[in-house]
Amino acid sequence: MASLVFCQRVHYPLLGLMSISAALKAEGHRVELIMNRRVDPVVEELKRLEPDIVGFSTLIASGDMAWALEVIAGLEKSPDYSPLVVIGGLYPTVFPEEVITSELVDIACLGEGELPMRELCRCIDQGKDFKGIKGLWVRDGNEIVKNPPADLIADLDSLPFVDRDLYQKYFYRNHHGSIDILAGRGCPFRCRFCYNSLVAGMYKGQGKFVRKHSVDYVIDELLRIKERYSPHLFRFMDELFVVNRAWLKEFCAKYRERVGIPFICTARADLIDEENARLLAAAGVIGVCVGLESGNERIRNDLLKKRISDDDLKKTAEILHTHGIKFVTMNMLGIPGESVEDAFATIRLNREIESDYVWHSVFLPYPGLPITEVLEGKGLIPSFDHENFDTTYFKDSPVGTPEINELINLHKLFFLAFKFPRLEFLIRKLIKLPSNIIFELIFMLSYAWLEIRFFKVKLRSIARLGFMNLRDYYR
Ligand code: B12
Ligand code: SF4
Repeated sequence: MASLVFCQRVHYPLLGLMSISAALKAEGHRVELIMNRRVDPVVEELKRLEPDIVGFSTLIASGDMAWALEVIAGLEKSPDYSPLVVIGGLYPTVFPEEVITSELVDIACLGEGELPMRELCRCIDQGKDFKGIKGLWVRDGNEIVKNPPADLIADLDSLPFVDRDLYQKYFYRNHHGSIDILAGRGCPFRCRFCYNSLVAGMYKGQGKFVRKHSVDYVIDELLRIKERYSPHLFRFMDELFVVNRAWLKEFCAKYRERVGIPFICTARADLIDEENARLLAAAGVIGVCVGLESGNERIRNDLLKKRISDDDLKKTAEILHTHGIKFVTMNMLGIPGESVEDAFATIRLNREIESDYVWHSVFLPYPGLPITEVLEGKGLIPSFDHENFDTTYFKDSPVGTPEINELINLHKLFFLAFKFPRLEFLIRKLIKLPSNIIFELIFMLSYAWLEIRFFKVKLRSIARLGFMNLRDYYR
């Protein structure tokens, strides 16, 4: 049987890796995980384990790829030990050429990893040639074999439940109390600032993009998790959980009856109506995440193509409040073309609709996104090198728009401005100051508060995760 070790620097259980692991373990392959942001211990552990394959999950402009290359370089492949290096995740999906041209990489996996990796492990196990596997670009000496993309997994229920044991030694011994789960993949909308819209276009002709597990599959998985880990909250990480009324109806009825643990999910303001809210409330939802993005409709709809009006947001907020469902809005600051007044409009709209919580990030024009191309085309931003990005969208912006420093500062003080309207006068003055550690600390505390109050992450976990991932923030 083949052996594979995933390496990751971000301290968080990744559902994508757990899913690939389950698919491989179901065939008897050995899968392990190393999670450590320090390169040397990862290299040492890999040398000890000597797997056939070393796999990395990489997001774009996140620092993941540079870290993976450092680890591979540290391995110093030799004739005695030379594992296959596979890079998967959004990075090789969007930029395969860039990934595979690095001589340290043997294989770039484009898109969903379960089927190509299963095929790869089968070939390794049986000593067969693996250069022709769909979904993989394979380095063969100086040549690169660019196979066509693999089809999307049509029936998500054909996958085994994700392998949560993969993180046993890191998380599930003292798990957070809340557990992430996926009920489906894909989203039918095409907001310009979201990778979902880019990836949907890339998958054209390869099968249905928006897919849900059957309700029974999800309920069975939830029951299994409930029995093994006794979580106090489930968090559905689907791009868009509320997307299909018939599915939601069946899910809510069965969830209430058989699972009965509070849960949080994602929705769009135009998909919450009386009926959906009633179903969710009855099932035990305690929170819904809704994208507000910007308080300026022109920015939200003409530029970002969110296609949600202020009225949609107001109506949704009213319905959710009526049904006693708390909601968090997702907001962005620092969008090119946005003024400080626009950003205050975002804060005011949140107050007006009485958002229970506000999540806010700094707008980053990530490479490949439709919005990035539009902004570049309009000359509103220069072209960026991936390496110029911060590894988090909670810190700074590479966009040199006139009021960007104030907007970055306002991002840090967003929660204060939202919660305490009387401070607006003072905050308008404060944001003119240079960025400083006090603003950063205020942001971190407000973020921790959101994680604890809305996402129900335990204080102990947020402290540990915050500490482990802090280096991304202050690198
Ligand atoms: C959960 C989540 C997180 C988690 C886990 C992140 C992760 N690396 O998976 C946390 C909270 C840590 C997180 C942080 C961030 N996130 Co996030 N996150 C998500 C979210 C909501 C779900 C991810 C998920 O589980 N998807 C489902 C699984 C099945 O898909 P998958 O992860 O893509 O994995 C499949 C394939 O990609 C492939 N694959 C993946 N890894 C590998 C590895 C190998 C070896 C192989 C062969 C295949 C393979 O196979 C998997 C199974 O089919 C997505 C949105 C979304 N729904 O996808 C955003 C998303 C991934 N996040 C995003 C962003 C921007 C971030 C941050 C940069 C935000 C920040 N803090 O500044 C950080 C980056 C941290 C990091 N370096 O990982 C963007 C990605 C943009 C980008 N730059 O690439 C997304 C797409 C949101 C969006 N719509 O734009 N995030
Ligand atoms: S609705 Fe949400 S997940 Fe779907 S494209 Fe828009 S931002 Fe992305």
